[in-house]
Amino acid sequence: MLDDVLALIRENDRFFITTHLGADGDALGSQLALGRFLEKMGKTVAMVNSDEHDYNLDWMPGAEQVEVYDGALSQQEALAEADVAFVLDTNDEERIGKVGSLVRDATATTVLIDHHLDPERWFDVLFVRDTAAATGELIYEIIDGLAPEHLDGAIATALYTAIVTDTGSFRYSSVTPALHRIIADILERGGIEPAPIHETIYDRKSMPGLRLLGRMLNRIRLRYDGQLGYSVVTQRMVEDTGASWDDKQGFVNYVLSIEGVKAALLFSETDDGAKISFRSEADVRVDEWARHFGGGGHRNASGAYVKRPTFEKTIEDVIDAAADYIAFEPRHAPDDDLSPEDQSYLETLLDAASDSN
Ligand SMILES: [Mn+2]
Repeated sequence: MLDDVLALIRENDRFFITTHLGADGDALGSQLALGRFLEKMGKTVAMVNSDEHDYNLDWMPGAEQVEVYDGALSQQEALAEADVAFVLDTNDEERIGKVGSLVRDATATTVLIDHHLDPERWFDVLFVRDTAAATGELIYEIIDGLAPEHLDGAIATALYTAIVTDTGSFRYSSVTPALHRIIADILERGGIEPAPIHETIYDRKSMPGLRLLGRMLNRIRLRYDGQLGYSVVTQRMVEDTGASWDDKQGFVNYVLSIEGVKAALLFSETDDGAKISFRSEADVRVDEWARHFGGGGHRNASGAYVKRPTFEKTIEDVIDAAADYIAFEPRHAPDDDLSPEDQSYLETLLDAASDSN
């Protein structure tokens, strides 16, 4: 509960903050906003994650203060001496990486602040709301409840980034009038402009990244009468274009943007299987489907890592399972009269064509 978190902050002095592997805009933004806020309240704060955040986020004010855990004595002491350890934007020990078990075993009061479904049960205090647009929204509520006068430009920038990235620029079903009022307060108190933040987040793509996008767009396929779309990013595509693995962020949204597509998948080839991104329109849920493959997440945005004998087999298995989780409407597209044999022959031709460009 929010009140428990406010009391813990009032009554304690030493805080440790961590978040999930591969911290994204919401994870890092929430961490930086909470960390800076606590420091402005005169608290001692350590921010330690298990790995590096996305390099696209290096520009965020204070990002250099977040340490990557390497077993250093100072890091172990920071956790051992902490009164309170915050876990942000993930409710899953494994997703935190190696810092996860350290936090779980620490003497500090562990506090989860998160908006994912089904939290694990080891946290001492929970401030979770799965309808929150971002963990950043919950951090705002903490600041608002304690000392809103501390909300400065750096905190505002971190919170704005957290919320804009987790809402797909204010377009998901989690976006409400109340959220827009929060955003208005963040902009006013922080004295910041939204446009430069959008440009920094979205208008700094690399050419190799865009070439990779082109290859991915070429590989989009539709199934279930055009209601399911999917595409792939293979290791070969990444190598050929010279792109980085981070460049495929947001790719799955292009697949979902196709008219008639209710659910979209992006399969990214890993050394031993695939990382799968699930996205869906507001009234369609993909979280149960992702959970069936060992993943999880939100109703409209989930993910899973799957180990299967081959990449192709993974794709097949996940797509075959779609109808168990999604109510596809019976549709009769006039151009859809191909027999299964003709259809697969056509797909072979299309695959060959897209492989050669
Ligand atoms: Mn989030």
